[in-house]
Amino acid sequence: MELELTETQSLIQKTTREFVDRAILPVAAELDRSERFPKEILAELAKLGLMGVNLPVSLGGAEAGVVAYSLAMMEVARGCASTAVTMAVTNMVGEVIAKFGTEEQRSRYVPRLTSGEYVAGSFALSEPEAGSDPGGMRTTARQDGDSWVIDGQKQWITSGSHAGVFVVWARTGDVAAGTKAISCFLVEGGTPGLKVGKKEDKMGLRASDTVSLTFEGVRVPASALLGQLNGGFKIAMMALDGGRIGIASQALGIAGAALDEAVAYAKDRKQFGQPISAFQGIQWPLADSKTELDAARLLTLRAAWLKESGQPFSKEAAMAKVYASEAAGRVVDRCLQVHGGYGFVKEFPVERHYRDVRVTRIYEGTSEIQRVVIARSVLR
Ligand code: COS
Repeated sequence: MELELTETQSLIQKTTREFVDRAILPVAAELDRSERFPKEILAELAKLGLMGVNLPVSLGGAEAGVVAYSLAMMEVARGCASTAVTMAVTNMVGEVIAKFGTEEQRSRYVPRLTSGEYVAGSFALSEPEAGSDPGGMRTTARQDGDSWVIDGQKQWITSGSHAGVFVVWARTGDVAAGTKAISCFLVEGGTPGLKVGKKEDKMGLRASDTVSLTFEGVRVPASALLGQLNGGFKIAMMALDGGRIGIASQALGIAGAALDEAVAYAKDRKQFGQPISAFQGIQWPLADSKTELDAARLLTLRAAWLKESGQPFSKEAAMAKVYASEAAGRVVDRCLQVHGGYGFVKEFPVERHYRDVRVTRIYEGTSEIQRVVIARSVLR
């Protein structure tokens, strides 16, 4: 058993860390306050290879693997969780096209995502009435001559106002066929009939773009079908398995930042004539937080390593996601408490972390869905 990082993994971690310290941390509070989509930072991430960490060099990726991806995600989330989720979804879209796409689809879209020519990619699965149960989706795609025509609505679409390419799921058969009549399509940003709805006014991740989409007779060529006809549901499930490693890593990055800040604050802040770090009432929550984050990190890196080495990792990704996101929530809450009243105002970043971390228990599968995935595997 090896717990040391490889040279490549250390290099990606170090490069990302330096970039985050220099270019993201100084602007993170302003991005949150102004809800500004960080285009220039995303372009820099692409230059560093971070929009395709686990993609082959031939497609413009860094070819550094899933563990390196997880480490990079932790670092970016430490700086700005909004930037991190935009990066996570773009990596996921690149991977899904690289894995399931034809040669033409791969070469047309993946280099544009990895190079930053497309500022982001989007993953359009959820709908207003189909969140935890994507098998209940209502968006349809019907064949019309040489094209597919897509009609319907999507919800909670990350980077939907900016994406160069959308991976879109739609029903290609009878509702009664459930998950067996869903297919996946690649739709380019700006395609006629694809309308971007209002930007959500979110509690956290305020610099990320979350919108609804309406498809009104969106016509795409036959070549836009990704993977097998009616084989789309499994593509979504496999992509989400990988995506959950990204979100576990994001949660770890946010909570790790909060813990560093709480430690610094506790050493600096004096009450009753001594730094509050001298009190056990402050020490124990810091100790518990460090322990839980290390446990979550090991679960997350194990899931990443399993994916990287081509082994089944669905259950392990769900375990990492549910544990890391819930531990991160507890940690950020404790870290805010250590800050006392200063944690409740925007002067200290812990207030932003508290808002940003909450969604990690919800998106890319709620905690409850992760437990469904784990339980099914345990009981199989
Ligand atoms: N990898 C590959 N295939 C998978 C899979 C996975 N991780 N999970 C399920 N499948 C396959 C199943 O094997 C099944 O195939 P067969 O029909 O050939 O047997 C098919 O997909 C349907 O699976 P299942 O019957 O388990 O589907 P359910 O509708 O019961 O859904 C859950 C299963 C709950 C796990 C799924 O709906 C889910 O992940 N929901 C959460 C969605 C989500 O994360 N949304 C967030 C969107 S991004 S913000």
